[in-house]
Amino acid sequence: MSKKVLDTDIYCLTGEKFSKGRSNIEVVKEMIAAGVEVIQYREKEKDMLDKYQEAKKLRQLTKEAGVTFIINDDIDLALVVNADGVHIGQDDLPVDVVRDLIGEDKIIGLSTHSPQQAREAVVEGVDYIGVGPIFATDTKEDVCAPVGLEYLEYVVDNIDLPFVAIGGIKEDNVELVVEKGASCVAMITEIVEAEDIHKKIKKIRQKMK
Ligand code: TZP
Ligand code: MG
Repeated sequence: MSKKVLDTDIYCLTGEKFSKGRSNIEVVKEMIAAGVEVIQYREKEKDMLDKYQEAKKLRQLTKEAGVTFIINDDIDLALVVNADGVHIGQDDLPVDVVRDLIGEDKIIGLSTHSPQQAREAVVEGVDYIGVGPIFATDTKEDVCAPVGLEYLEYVVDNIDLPFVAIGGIKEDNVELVVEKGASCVAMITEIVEAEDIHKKIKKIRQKMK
């Protein structure tokens, strides 16, 4: 696959209910201003019309900034706003079906939680995998138990796909994740809850060096 994906350090996701009263739009503007290069629109609570209007605006902002824009779950939404890709989970439509819908040029990211799922992802032809949850997190409601750093190590040693580590990653533990070989980390609450998002991203970047 010739697409360039996850060639960056921090992968941000939206989480409006954790954003201290700020809208997804405001938060994404701050992420972009801080130099974040991949942003996923993840919104579990709004209806489709609201998500469409918000995603359209976010697509415009990310496009202007040259930021990769991924949509969680909704393939139709990703297509109508011309996102760069979708991020799906193990219980979503099969990867080959998503590929048929979205086309070869778009990015497909898949959440994985075990060595077997990672191996399957390679065969299925996804563009990147999510690896986690590394640590405990309350952010995702139907989350499985943390897989710890062990599964991350497996992926680093055995899986030839771009990957992003996710789940409970914070400024204070990101070094552990980087030490195990992750070059790209995803965070929701640590970033969207931060009083000063720009400063938080800067500090995380320093820890990752
Ligand atoms: N997938 C696995 S864990 C998780 C997702 C979407 C939530 C990550 O949120 P946080 O706040 O960074 O722990
Ligand atoms: Mg999902």
